[in-house]
Amino acid sequence: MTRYTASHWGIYEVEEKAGAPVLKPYRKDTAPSSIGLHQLAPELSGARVQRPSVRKSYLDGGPGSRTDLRGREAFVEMGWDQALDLAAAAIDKTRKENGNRSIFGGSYGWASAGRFHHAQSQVHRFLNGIGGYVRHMDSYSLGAARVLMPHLVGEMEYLQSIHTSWDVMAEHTQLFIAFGGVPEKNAQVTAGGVADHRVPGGLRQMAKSGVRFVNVSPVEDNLKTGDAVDWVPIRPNTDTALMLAMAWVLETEGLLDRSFLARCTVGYETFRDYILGKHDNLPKSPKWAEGITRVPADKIASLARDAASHRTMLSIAWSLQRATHGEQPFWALVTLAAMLGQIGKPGGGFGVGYGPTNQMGSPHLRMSGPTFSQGTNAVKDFIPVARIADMLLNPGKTFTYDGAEYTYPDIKLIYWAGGNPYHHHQDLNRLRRAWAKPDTIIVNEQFWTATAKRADIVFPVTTTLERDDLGFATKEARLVAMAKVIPPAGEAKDDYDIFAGLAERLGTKDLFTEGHSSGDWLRRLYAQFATKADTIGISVPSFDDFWSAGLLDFSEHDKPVIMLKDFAEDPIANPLQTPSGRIEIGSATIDSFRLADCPGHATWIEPKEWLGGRSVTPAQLHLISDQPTRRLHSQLDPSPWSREGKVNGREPVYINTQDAAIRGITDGDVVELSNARGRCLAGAIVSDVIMPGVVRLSTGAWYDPDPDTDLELHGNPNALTLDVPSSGLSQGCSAHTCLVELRGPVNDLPDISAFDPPVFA
Ligand SMILES: Nc1nc2c(c(=O)[nH]1)N[C@H]1C(S)=C(S)[C@@H](COP(=O)(O)OP(=O)(O)OC[C@H]3O[C@@H](n4cnc5c(=O)[nH]c(N)nc54)[C@H](O)[C@@H]3O)O[C@H]1N2
Ligand SMILES: Nc1nc2c(c(=O)[nH]1)N[C@H]1C(S)=C(S)[C@@H](COP(=O)(O)OP(=O)(O)OC[C@H]3O[C@@H](n4cnc5c(=O)[nH]c(N)nc54)[C@H](O)[C@@H]3O)O[C@H]1N2
Ligand SMILES: [Mo]
Repeated sequence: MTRYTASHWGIYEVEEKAGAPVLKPYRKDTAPSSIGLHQLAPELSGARVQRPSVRKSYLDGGPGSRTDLRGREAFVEMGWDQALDLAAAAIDKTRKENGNRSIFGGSYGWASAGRFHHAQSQVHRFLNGIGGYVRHMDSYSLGAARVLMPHLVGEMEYLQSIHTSWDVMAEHTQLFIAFGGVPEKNAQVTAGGVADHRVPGGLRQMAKSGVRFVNVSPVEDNLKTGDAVDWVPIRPNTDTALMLAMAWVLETEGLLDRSFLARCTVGYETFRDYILGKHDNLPKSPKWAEGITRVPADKIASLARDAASHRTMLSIAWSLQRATHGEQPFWALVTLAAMLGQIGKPGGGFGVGYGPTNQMGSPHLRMSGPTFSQGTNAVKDFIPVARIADMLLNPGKTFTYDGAEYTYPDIKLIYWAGGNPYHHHQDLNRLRRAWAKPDTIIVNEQFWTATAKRADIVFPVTTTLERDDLGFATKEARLVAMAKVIPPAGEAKDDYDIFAGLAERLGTKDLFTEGHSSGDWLRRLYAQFATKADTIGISVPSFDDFWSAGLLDFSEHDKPVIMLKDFAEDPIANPLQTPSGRIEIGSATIDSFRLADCPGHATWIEPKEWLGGRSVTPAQLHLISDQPTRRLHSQLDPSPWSREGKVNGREPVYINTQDAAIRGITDGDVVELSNARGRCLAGAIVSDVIMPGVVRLSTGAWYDPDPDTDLELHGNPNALTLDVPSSGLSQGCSAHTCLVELRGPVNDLPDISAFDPPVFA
């Protein structure tokens, strides 16, 4: 009998060694991730929240007391009853005095794998029970694309689940053009848990079959196939211009599939007029695009011709839409793929990202997993997720979203469980000003993250290893019995028990628990899953048999996938969920919104900050803050695996040899990155895997500002990034639009205290 546990980065087998549990990769995983092997590292325990803790002035003065001191003063540890009483009283007072629309429960974040102890479901169900809360829409991952894509092709979740599978691409694809690579580092992860890491093998299999790979990206090291890759360095945030120029070549050289455009798309004519420069006298030619992207014009033209003369798959990283006007590269990609006419053909068309997670290209059956119901929210107010600081700073201000206008509510209380806004939000100095506005901030956390340190009340939470749960992820073909591996740290409780305790105090316990313990709920969710599986002809064993088997494997139902095949073969019988039922190269709906920053077809619009901007100085560099190789966001940053990747204890910043030489920087130096928004330190890696003019500082180093100078000491890029919406359509996050200056080496290095717990009074 094998015991299992699941995490976003993999399924692990639990073994005993000298009486202590150890984690081993799942035997059917062909390329396991190292991240999760370190979940039991003793180095993590110093950063755990051990007991319920309340900020000193809050305890002394109640809600609203010295909110400017959040993150700067001592906490008082106390027993569960006293802390739960305090939190329940604050919630009750807020809902009575200001109404539930003054409670923000958006609580964005990845939390941990496991379908029952899913922190977002838990907090939302609890807040729905007490009368509702202000929620968030969309994600930091896909702010722009999630709003845009339903207008053009379909929902992002749907498109992700129907990507052409790797086996089909190995057989049929001849040319694979990746915008932003297919980084193996990112495919370590799927929300809910990876079973088999298929991307490294998928890429290698394609290369062995002779597929030619082109990587259009500011960095070289994000597409590894075991064979040659044609790297086309491009200025960040300018891919749209390159794609428009490829479209211009297809149109002017007659290389496009007019019958596909006529059968399967609408709105090509307006787009064609735009690329030909009919109205602005500016043909979007390769020469034009070279000035913007710095990719040579003849390279752009030959890419377009090659794409037309081969079976071509186009892929795009999600990072491209985490930018101002982030809708445009996605729209341009779909347009280009439609012009090539290979959508629905084996190995051709487009993918909305083969690299961002392990999910895309999976041959597994699409099944619906167990879900813990969140109930219904009586409050209608919401914000697009990345507008949190803007909302807190500007109650009553209006914003547009997907064609309608809304108003920011006035937030008095924040409840966060399962996310780390001091990891994920842009321009953290601005967030700190916004964070001082609410009267009460409550956080459920496992670790003393920067967010927990900036709360008023902190409840210690168990990790997945400290509780039983069900593990399931879309298109991973496994249901995992996540058996508890170790006892809880300190006095940590499950989110479920914390919310049950609060619900009891607020008179909503029955609504929240329905009289069930966690153990009861696992059985109920399993029964619900069994019913859903039954409807697609899959029968599962009893709960007890499942639990003792440890894992159910559904991969016998695998089959090859060709994205949008049925649609392309017969668009009348199998229409898309768009207004026209076809691919919308021009969208009358978006056009009717009259947005200057998101017109009715793919358009080049200058980013807010970029290397081609009019006021750029030679000292400025474009900062890419991509996802980290050795972590999931900020999770497990204190682990030895993550720390091994640091340079001088700081997050590494990659800088090109030329840029380093001009600044007198050598490998291993600690350097300072700065702009008008903030400053941070990082450890230099001098390398030509990054193009000149660009630096890369991955996200996730625990935020650690010096209390006197605000200089961030640990290498968190969100000390520098821009907190503006991608557009008035989506209000998505624009993290990848950011210019910085860089100087070094910095001597006299201050100590890092990111992993230390706060001071206790
Ligand atoms: N500059 C820049 N910023 C970015 C991005 C970028 O590309 N550039 N990317 C953005 C993207 S795509 C994303 S998705 C976000 C990610 O941002 P987040 O999802 O907020 O980041 P995580 O570090 O995963 O935070 C999860 C937190 O949940 C806690 N947690 C884990 N399990 C549990 C649990 O069971 N209960 C409770 N209560 N807590 C738990 C963890 O300890 C951790 O602190 O970051 C965004 N930020
Ligand atoms: N190991 C690990 N994997 C993860 C995560 C993690 O934290 N750690 N997070 C997960 C999450 S929540 C998400 S949303 C996905 C995100 O998936 P993505 O958004 O696709 O990932 P990123 O790493 O931000 O960026 C991918 C690549 O795009 C390149 N790039 C950046 N800007 C540009 C540009 O303007 N043009 C071009 N052509 N390329 C550009 C970057 O150099 C990077 O190599 O990753 C997931 N996978
Ligand atoms: Mo994400």
